[in-house]
Amino acid sequence: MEKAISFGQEHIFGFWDELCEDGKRGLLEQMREIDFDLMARLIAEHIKAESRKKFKGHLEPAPIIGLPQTKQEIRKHEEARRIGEAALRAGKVAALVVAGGQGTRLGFDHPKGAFPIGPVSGKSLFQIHAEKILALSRRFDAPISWYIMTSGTNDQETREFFQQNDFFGLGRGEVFFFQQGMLAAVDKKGKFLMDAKDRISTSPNGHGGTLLALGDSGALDDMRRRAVQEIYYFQVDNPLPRICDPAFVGFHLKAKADMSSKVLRKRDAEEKVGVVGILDGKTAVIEYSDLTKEDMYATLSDGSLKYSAGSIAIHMIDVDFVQRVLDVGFPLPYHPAEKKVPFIDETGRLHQPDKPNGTKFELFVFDALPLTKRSVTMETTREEFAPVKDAEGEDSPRTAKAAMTSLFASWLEGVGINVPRTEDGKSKFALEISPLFALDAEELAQKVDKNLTICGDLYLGK
Ligand code: UD2
Repeated sequence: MEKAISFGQEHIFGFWDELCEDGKRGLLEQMREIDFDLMARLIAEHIKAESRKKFKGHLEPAPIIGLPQTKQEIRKHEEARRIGEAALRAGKVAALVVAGGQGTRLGFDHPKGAFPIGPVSGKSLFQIHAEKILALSRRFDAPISWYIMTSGTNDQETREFFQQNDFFGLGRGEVFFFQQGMLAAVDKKGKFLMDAKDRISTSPNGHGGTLLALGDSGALDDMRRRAVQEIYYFQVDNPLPRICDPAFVGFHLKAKADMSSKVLRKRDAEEKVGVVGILDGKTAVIEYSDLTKEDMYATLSDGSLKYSAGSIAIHMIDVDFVQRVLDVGFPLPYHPAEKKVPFIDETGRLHQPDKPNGTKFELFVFDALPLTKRSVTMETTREEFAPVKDAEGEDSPRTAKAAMTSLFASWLEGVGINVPRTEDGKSKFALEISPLFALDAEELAQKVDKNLTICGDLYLGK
């Protein structure tokens, strides 16, 4: 109670006398979890001082390892692939998925990873990722540990989901759940918002919380015990990442990079992805909402976008680098975002605001990039990116399923199988290939019956 008073947040005890024992315990528990000093600093810097700022500094495009076209580039990619494969065979690479977000925009009231996305099978995002990791560990005959970041909003449900599904065939010892931190949402005066009489409104501290949570949870120690040196980082909402892509692993290792990024050419100036650039001499991602209109639309002499390296939130992160970032006091900035936060008023009545009424704070993982000594930016294709963000529209389940079907159609056609198409060139039927059947087009070529006829939705699995 004194703590709340000293930080000017005593209103959180406004209903204390009405609370049952469980409610009191829950509120005190939440108080212990919230870092009051940090919250006071964020409120002073971002709410009271009104210091909302776009990035400042000199921005240049980042050098990019492009898609291989010339013989020399193809040779370089092959060399990188071999280096990456050797690291995978030696068990030096772990997979890490960030799955602590709330999925509010999707309107799915469960962990986003449980969302059914297989175009034919209806498999969840988690299952598709799990099957890739299982297939990879079989291919390289080495364990690939999987670190899954959850948050207070979905940790228990995520663990239960894995248990109910028998970990999708993965060894339980190879899956490590860890929770990111939570921060309080505040109103325009910097007061914690309450979403019930016994509950402060909190939300996950952003995917940059991964780096803090890796240290706090013991995950980093676990990696060292397993002699894991590199982390392959991806987001739960994208069903298409080439998890542990050996070429990306290889380029990152060859450059002795601390943290690297995969990018794709932005679809158009306004696509909602951050861009990788060089800001004041350092690699950085400038979030789409922070890019000035001028930079957003700037073009090169050939008419292409100047800042076209769209980050798809796939990174390689060196384990020792994470430790270094923690050792120097974790200097990543917190980004404020105005949101609609349900809250109770002084009478205890719950309100669902229809315009932003509060601020949440988030850390972004890519803010670690400027701390790197070396960083690689590698281009990939859209075949690796179809995030499920909203219930409808451009980044929705419909577009993600279509992208999966389209990828599998190209694999099938690549081995000479006829894919019936509609007039506008889309596959007539939904297509799905389980990672356990084939991880890529080459594996499909070895396994599939070339006389296969497609006359309805097709699922190739095991
Ligand atoms: C993110 C990137 C954007 C682009 C895009 C690609 C930011 C600010 N922007 O946009 O540049 O790369 O992704 O898809 O990152 N998550 C957590 N904990 C959190 C918050 C998020 O685990 O506290 C996870 C979440 O579960 C999801 C991912 O991070 O897997 C992305 O989160 P988002 O959907 O909020 O990011 P978005 O779409 O603003």
